[in-house]
Amino acid sequence: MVQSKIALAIIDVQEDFLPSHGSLAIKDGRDIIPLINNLITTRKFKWGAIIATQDWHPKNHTSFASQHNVPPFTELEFTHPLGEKDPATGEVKTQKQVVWPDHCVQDSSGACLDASFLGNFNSISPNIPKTVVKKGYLCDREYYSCFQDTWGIHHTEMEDFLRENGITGVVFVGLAYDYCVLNSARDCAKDGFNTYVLKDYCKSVYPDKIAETEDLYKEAGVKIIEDDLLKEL
Ligand code: VGL
Ligand code: ZN
Repeated sequence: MVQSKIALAIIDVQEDFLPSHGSLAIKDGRDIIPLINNLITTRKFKWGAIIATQDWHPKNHTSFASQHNVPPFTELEFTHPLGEKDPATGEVKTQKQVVWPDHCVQDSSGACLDASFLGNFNSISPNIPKTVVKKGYLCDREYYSCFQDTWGIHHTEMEDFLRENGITGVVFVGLAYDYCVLNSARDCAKDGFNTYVLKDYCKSVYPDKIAETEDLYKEAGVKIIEDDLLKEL
């Protein structure tokens, strides 16, 4: 049997997603930071690697409502960035996507990882492989997953990093439970890794839709766990 090697992926713990001043502040988002800090500082968990992700948009990113002269949280139809056609219909592929307030603009204070988290992340033992994966930097497409854009065209270094380090499973935490954590975990499971999400270490944009969100995790084969299970992974 192959020995398990579990990575921790911490998604988008960035100022713009945090109350009270973040432009896309997620309710109670700051509550998870001490929990996450604890995960990376205690020696109780032997992580095989630790990844922090960062939403990293150009200032005119297409996911910003301001680029389309519509209010934030409007759903718009987007066309495939390379004009790829659906073979069945011959029409250019489209996706419906929500547009957001401007957020996580490259090199802005809102794009920074929370300072206490960053301090702990930087102090992780050099024996544990760690990296920061940026996403969302191509202007013409949305990214929720830290593996790829929503069209599956451009892939980040996430999968290669996991494979190079012999990772067999990944535990996800962070923001937002119903967007970037969800889409990252789904892609991770699709890539064949044992995939877990620590529910109490995440917060949602839409906390009242938690049941729908959790159905999507379950359909993707992602296990929703609590931290007492970590020692058994
Ligand atoms: C996210 C909306 C837009 C996230 C990122 O990190 O969940 N949500 N960009
Ligand atoms: Zn974003």
